[in-house]
Amino acid sequence: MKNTQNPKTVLQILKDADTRLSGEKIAQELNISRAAVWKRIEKLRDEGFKIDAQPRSGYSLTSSPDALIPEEIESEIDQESMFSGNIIYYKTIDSTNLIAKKMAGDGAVEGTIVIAEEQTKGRGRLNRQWISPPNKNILFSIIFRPQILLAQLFSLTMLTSLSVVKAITKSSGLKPMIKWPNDIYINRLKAGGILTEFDGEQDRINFVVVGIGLNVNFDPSLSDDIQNGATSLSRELGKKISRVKLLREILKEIDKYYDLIKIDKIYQIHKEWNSYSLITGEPVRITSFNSTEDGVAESVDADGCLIFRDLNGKRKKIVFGDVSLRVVE
Ligand code: BTX
Repeated sequence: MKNTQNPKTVLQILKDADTRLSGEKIAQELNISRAAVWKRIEKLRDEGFKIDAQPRSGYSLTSSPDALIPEEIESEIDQESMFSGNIIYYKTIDSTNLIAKKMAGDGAVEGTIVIAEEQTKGRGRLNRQWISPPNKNILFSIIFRPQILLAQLFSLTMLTSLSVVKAITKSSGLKPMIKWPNDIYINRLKAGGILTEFDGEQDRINFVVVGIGLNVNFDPSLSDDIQNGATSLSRELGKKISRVKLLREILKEIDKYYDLIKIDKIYQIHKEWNSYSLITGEPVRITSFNSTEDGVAESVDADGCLIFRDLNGKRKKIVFGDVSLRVVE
């Protein structure tokens, strides 16, 4: 049977240790030189880990930063996960979607993820701005190379939003919902969004990049740039939560749901996604370019179209991409 544990790292050894460990002991365990151990320890310190060193007794880890560094995330990810060994991390970047698209175009493997602590050009749909102060939230993009039809593209947005709500539910007890087509809501306030972009032609998809922005430990009500109607996990919980743990949980869920896409079971994702839909049965207002229309959101079909009934009772199919939608109170 294949060993699904990740190979140990200096960080993992320090985390597992009950006592101080000498550089020599760590070197032996990893079968590397003491100089290599020292280099790794210096790098961990640069990343914000506090590692105490005593001349005779050795090293001990005294605190870890809540930074989304790959080693922290990978330490508890199954080695068979599509993300294992494929995590790219930036402290500051223009946009994780831009980098992921470039990497995908250059041949990066499926499951590559690009994480950033800060974006200088974070974007939402229709080129809107995505605002996120550094080191507080979760910002990342995933490269998929799915064997699906172009018409099924929305299944990747669905699987990602479903994974995010499942992970939030499991790790915080909050009850997040999904607002069609691409938003994560908590207590009827926006806590996150998903930006799906793809490259392909006719019925061939080369790659899909799904970007996720999730407000974790920041209070959007204190930001002048974000209108009312936004929230974060910490705001709803009244305490900070570990971004590393939450991100690991999200990745686990994505792995699980992506396996369903691989075996042609998109309908299962669609069914579960609908059970978290915020707008089903709700009065909504659709804005498309210059026109506005009120009605009731009936459901979202497997292709991602909204089934909407207008005030005259006429049923319409609305394709995402070109509308914005507001739940009417
Ligand atoms: P969206 O177009 O649905 O949402 C953008 C709108 O949401 C903005 O116009 C603004 O009103 C509001 N907004 C901006 N920032 C926030 C925030 N932090 N919380 C709540 N509301 C906000 C949603 O687009 C898709 C966002 C995807 C963002 C990720 S981050 C990683 C990846 N890289 C990248 O550039 N985009 C994605």
